Amino acid sequence: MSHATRTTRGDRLRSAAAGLSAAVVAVGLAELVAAIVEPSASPFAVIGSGLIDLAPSWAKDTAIALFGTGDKVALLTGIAIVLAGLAAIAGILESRRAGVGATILAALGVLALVAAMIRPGAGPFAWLPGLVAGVTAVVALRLLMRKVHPVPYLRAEHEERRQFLLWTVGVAATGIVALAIGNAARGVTRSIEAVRSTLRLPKAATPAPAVPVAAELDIQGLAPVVTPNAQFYRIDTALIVPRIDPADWSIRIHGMVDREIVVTWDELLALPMQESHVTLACVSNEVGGDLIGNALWLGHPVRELLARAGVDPDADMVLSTSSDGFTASTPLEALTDDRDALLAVGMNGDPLPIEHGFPVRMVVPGLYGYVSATKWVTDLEVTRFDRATAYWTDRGWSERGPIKLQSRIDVPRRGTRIEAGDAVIAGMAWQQHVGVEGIEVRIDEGAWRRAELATAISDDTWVQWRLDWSAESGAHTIECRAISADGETQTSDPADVVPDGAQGWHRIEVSVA
Ligand SMILES: Nc1nc2c(c(=O)[nH]1)N[C@H]1C(S)=C(S)[C@@H](COP(=O)(O)O)O[C@H]1N2
Ligand SMILES: [Mo]
Repeated sequence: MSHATRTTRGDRLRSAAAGLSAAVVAVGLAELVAAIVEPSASPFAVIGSGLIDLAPSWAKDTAIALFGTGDKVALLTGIAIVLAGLAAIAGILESRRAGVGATILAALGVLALVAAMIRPGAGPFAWLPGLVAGVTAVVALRLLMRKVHPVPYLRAEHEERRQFLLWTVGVAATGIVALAIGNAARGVTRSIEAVRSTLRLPKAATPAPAVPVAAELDIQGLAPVVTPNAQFYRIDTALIVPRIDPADWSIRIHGMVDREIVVTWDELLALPMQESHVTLACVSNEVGGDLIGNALWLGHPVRELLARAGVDPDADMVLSTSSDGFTASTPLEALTDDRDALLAVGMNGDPLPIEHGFPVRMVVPGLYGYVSATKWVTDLEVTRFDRATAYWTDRGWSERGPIKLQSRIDVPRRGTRIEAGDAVIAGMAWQQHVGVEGIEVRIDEGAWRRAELATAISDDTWVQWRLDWSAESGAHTIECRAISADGETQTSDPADVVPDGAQGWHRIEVSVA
């Protein structure tokens, strides 16, 4: 070979750029193909989802703590960075020995292909985007590699470099254009949003009582007693939110039942609907945290459907499954007692927002979301706790998740500076399905004072509270603790969110000018 390798720094840089460019065009074309044939098989999304499912729960906690609801963007960015690094390395290795880098890129394609095929609900073409990614990456890398070494020696190096640059940029640009078209195509599949926004939900046969006027204290900075949908926290494992056409939706109720039943969307909507305010809370909510919200839900009681199926007396759990394979284990009695666990279709007067479970989700008063609030629900299996386990239980969280008695200070905001004189301390308290009977506040670890509780909407919702305070200059700590309707006082013993929810008193520091 005439151009026996004399690798220079320039060669290495060009090789890395070739690898990177090959990866960009591969990802771009693969995402485009995915957007057209199988949106849920997007290589980025399936690898991200695989990582989410494989991640130990400490990693999930850290991600939520660091990035909050931006955890998914952070994950995708992380994958992009790792992929870019691997692609650059593949380019350099390929320039040293043909085939090595190409093998690495092909392996990444295979990874995307396998990850897509093993996802729950994978469609018949789930393998295609990964295949496109692998083949494109290998072809592009080979092509660009031929342009990396601008030899034989005496030729116009400058011209060759220019050629290389043009090719590399051109290939990468093709990828970016494909990515953009793919995104636009995905926008078309967003037409489920159009279906959703034109839906008319039936009126409730049993409407919720009006929210008592005295439930809303209307204090600046205090969480509103009913959370608007746009402000409602969102927690789930779905990198690509399931987009389900109600016309295609049905739920199957099976397992330890006398007769299996399937209920379609039209059948569900024809059943008597009931409305109630329920406060949903995430088990990952830290003391003082905001992974909690209250909404007016419209739905049909789960217990009616279970009764229709006829539940085996030996059963003690219902395993609910979403279209994307998330599962929750709910104690049977929480679904059959008088608490009105719902198969919900409406949230605050609208169809469920897509990210909150459209078209149907579960809402069970008194239980953390991870054991009850399955979004995009399509399957209820009546079973036993000793026979089946759910998504988070398999990852070290408690099998059962009753919501703990908790309270939070919203006003003044922690760490802020306020004026001396008449001030107000205000916050929220909750223990869904038990109810809150009182709230106490202490300043600088002085005596506990009873605060004023607003009128609760119901035992299934959180409640606002307030206390007047004549603030004196200096640094102060404020703590609160709730008393439940059962007479229990919120414990000061701190507990981490794992395995069954945080506990302890919310304590904030403020400085008074
Ligand atoms: N399909 C599905 N449903 C799910 C989850 C999920 O990951 N997938 N997460 C659960 C958890 S942990 C919580 S706290 C609630 C959050 O509901 P929200 O996003 O509507 O607030 O949804 C529950 N339902
Ligand atoms: Mo949660």
